[in-house]
Amino acid sequence: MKNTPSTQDKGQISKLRNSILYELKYSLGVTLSTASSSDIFSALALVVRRSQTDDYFLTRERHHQARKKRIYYISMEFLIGQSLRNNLINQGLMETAKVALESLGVDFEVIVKSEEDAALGNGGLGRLAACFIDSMATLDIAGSGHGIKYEYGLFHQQIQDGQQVEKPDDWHSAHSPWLIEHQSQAMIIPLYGRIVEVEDQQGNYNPMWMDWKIIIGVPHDYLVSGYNNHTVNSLRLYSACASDSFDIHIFNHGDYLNAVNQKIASENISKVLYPSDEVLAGKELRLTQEYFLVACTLRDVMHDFFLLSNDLNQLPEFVAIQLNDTHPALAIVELMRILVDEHTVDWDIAWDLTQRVCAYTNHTLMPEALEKWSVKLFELLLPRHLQIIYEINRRFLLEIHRWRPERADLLASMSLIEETPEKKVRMAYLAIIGSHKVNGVAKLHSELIKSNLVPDFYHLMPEKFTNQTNGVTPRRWIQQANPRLSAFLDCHVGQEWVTDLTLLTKLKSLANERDVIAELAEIKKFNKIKLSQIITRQQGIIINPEAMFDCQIKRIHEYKRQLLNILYVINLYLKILNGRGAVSPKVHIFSGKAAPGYAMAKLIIQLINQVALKVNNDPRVNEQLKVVFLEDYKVSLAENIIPAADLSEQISTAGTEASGTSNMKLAMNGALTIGTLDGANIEIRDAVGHENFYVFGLSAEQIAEKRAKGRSSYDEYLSNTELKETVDSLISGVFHADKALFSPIFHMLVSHGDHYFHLADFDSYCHAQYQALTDYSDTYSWHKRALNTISGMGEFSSDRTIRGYSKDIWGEDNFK
Ligand code: 26Q
Repeated sequence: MKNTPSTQDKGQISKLRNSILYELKYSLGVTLSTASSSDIFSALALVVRRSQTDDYFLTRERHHQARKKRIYYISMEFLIGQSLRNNLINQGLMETAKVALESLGVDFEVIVKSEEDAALGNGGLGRLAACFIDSMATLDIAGSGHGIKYEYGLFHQQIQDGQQVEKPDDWHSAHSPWLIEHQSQAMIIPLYGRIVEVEDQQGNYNPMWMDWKIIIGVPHDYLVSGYNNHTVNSLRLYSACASDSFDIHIFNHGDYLNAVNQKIASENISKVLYPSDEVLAGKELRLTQEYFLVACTLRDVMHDFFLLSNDLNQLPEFVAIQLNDTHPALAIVELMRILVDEHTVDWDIAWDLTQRVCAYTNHTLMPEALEKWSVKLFELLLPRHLQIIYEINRRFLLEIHRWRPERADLLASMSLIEETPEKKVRMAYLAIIGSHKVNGVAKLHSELIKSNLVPDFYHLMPEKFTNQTNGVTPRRWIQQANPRLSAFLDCHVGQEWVTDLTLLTKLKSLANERDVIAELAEIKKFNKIKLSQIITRQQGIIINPEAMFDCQIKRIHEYKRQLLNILYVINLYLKILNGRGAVSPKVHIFSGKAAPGYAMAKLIIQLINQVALKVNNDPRVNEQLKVVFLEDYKVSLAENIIPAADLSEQISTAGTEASGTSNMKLAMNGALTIGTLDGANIEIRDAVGHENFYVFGLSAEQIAEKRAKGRSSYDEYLSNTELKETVDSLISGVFHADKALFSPIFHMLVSHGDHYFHLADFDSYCHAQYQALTDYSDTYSWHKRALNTISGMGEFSSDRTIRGYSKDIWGEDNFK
């Protein structure tokens, strides 16, 4: 930090200070002496937004003049978190703002921390979208995010008696200083209605979609600053409201209450984010949300395109649409409808254009998580879209027949329509055939898509399938979350690491410098003390910052195996009691939310909390072992946990985690990993060196083999006495007076086949854990390995990922 501000700096400081006072007075109607922290936050945010707005118009104009292709990243989720620190840094206003607030007698950190997280996402998929728009702006790509402005984000989690309780997240979006509402750009979205089969004047079949109801979509722009480059893009979030004309018909009949109810129904569309990941909800409102997002986005796409060209054949030159999973896959159908129905483009040409514009990213391997929507629901909500899907399918089935005439079975297995008693549209198949590229999010995942998930599609169109390994933005996940590590990197590799993370390899040559290792150790210690204070404040638990911090932070899901982690903790607890104890002190930190309807995941949370209660209050062990479940996991909490982690738990059953991204965030902040050969773990292990990664467990291939052969988890349970002792403790009453409480977990493991192989991997996991803990007691060599880990993480920046999308999927023109 600069000590004495220059005259120019002084000028900027006083300008910013005056701007804050101006916003306080004229936008918020308060004076400095009556302003709350939240008022000051809003005032500063409005000032930052002004600076972003100037850059935004310049960026749009510049991109327009250069006739750049525009990228539309459509996602049902954008998990942004807090924005003030990010936007101050990216706009180059950080130091000025700090001093300006100081001069007003305001504590900068208090203001920054008072910002509520924008939690418009569940987990990895939503956070990835947020990292991607950051990288697009930083790389000066003309790319915007498109999502829904949910009134309620992901629920707040409270832990009561060890159990998860959900509370609504009213993030007061109406008052968010970051969102600019554009009423004047409101758009009309038709829904419901019926098809009338008519012919046009030339006698061509020209179906008409009639009697629809209308929803109004109102765009809100959240400005996305690139790092220090004056590029500002936007994230457009649409909210739904009722149209007056929609109501007027009913009003005229005097049915006031009915009219008001319909208005409420329309506004419900953007009311709440569905809180489940991986599990399907199948609800009408969700499908309506998905269509609403797609329809609003495509209106913007067409509007922007016509500013550049009137020739629809040029659409793929100027437009790329990236589908974040199948959730926005209806974009394919909506684009076909616009081209064929509204612009009378010939079907074949429209289909070719649509495929060249759209690309689909898959995020899951679990067949049960693939989206399917009932045909009946489609008929009701989107009758014209269903017709278009049928026509796409009819032509596709002809193609399959030409390809493999002898394989009649393929016509059923590859059809867009699943012919179960309740007919369903298979959204992943629609997304695959309507796109020119389909990508997985880590190498293993992309291979498994081809070999296991949709092998027939792969064989029919092998050139479509590619990989783009995920990445995370180093701006948020190192620079903002870990300022001390950031300063360390500035000093040892140069400030350019922020936009060129591969520079981290320069650290390799410092691995034998004792001073450097000591410096890194000090940074970790500082971050651990800070996290310990948060833990003590939240839970009253005292943590020893010298202990190893072992962190598993992610959505709670059986396949992610938080249960394996807590079984290990139980085993360790029992061992310490028997005098066969730990090597050095350790804290297991968990954080994450379970889908409200996912009973097993919620029970696992309760188990973790009960084990924590027992262990933390048992003086025989609590010097050596502590267990913490931090409630209400969110981006801002992650930013506090990640810099303090020594060990990163990435222990999903091999072949189930598409990529993982917390694995990347933790490793680039110097945590060593304990993990399975799953998702991006494999690439991380190769990048950081096998000696810095505690690998364990069955491989994806072995898991698949065992699944195919069939096995008995009961035999696994009997075959290992330590394991049996551990699992038996679930129903012995050690962790809860009600012995039956955790019996569903016991039975899932022992009697119901243990679908995620906790028991099969237990032994191998315990050995890896033992090794990690043993190694940790050699502090110097641990931190040396932490340094080597960081130095290998350069390729996991989302900048690298976005360059990959740009080159392989969107066309290289973007970098011109
Ligand atoms: C679908 C239909 C109805 C309601 C909800 C959903 C839904 C919502 C969210 C389905 C899935 C999700 C989220 C999935 C997700 O976060 N997947 C993760 O994506 C990350 C980014 O690629 C990967 O790193 C993770 O491995 C993957 O689990």
